[in-house]
Amino acid sequence: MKKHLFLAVAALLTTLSTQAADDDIFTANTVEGVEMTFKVLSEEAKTCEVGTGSLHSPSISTSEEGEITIPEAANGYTVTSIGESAFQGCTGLTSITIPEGVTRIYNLAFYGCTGLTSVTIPEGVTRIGELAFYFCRGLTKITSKIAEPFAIGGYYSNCFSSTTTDKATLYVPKGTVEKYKATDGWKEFKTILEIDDTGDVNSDGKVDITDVTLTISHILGQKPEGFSTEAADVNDDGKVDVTDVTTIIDIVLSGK
Ligand SMILES: [Ca+2]
Ligand SMILES: [Ca+2]
Repeated sequence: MKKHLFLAVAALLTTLSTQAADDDIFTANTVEGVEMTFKVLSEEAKTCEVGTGSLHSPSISTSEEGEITIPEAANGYTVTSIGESAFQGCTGLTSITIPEGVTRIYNLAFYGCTGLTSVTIPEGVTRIGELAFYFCRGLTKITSKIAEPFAIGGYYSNCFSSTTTDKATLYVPKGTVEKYKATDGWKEFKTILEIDDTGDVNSDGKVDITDVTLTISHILGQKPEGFSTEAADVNDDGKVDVTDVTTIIDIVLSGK
């Protein structure tokens, strides 16, 4: 009997020690092989945040250079937020890909990422904190997929530096330019344009041979996943057919 109890307790302790708890910190590698720190947000919902959530404590070494892809999930936890200071001062990064599952970008998240030239904000984002993209002096293109823009930044500070809002172009979803022009934080941008997704049928930001293949599949009735008929109907005649395929091929060949 005693032995059974001992085994039961031992098994319980093993379970407890391997199960993570909310706020636990762990690391995982990105596809580029960069070690990144994460914080468990909810063990129950299996969600996590990039970084430790602590001020001035980046999730990766600030000496990292080049492109970095924030994973959609790390150690089985879906990445739903970019924590405070997560990439603060990572001046050598030239590209940061934010996964679609992210809903919150906290204060100072990308502060001082001077090497970034463009950034795409996923459509599910519902909060962008103060100074989140401040001192990102290299930014020339910001693409926001948010359909219903909300005020960003705070009372004392903005998300973007005035150098960015003066010289960079903000691209927003079709039909939302006026909304952005009326929303605090976004309205500072001097140039706000609609996202031009002509021919980009899989919405990955570029028009290439994959878009041609997917459009042909669509015409053949194969229902490719994530296919945008609006982007495929390049001549706006209400149907997707071989004429559109020809035009998309032209776009690919012109290298636009
Ligand atoms: Ca594409
Ligand atoms: Ca058409």
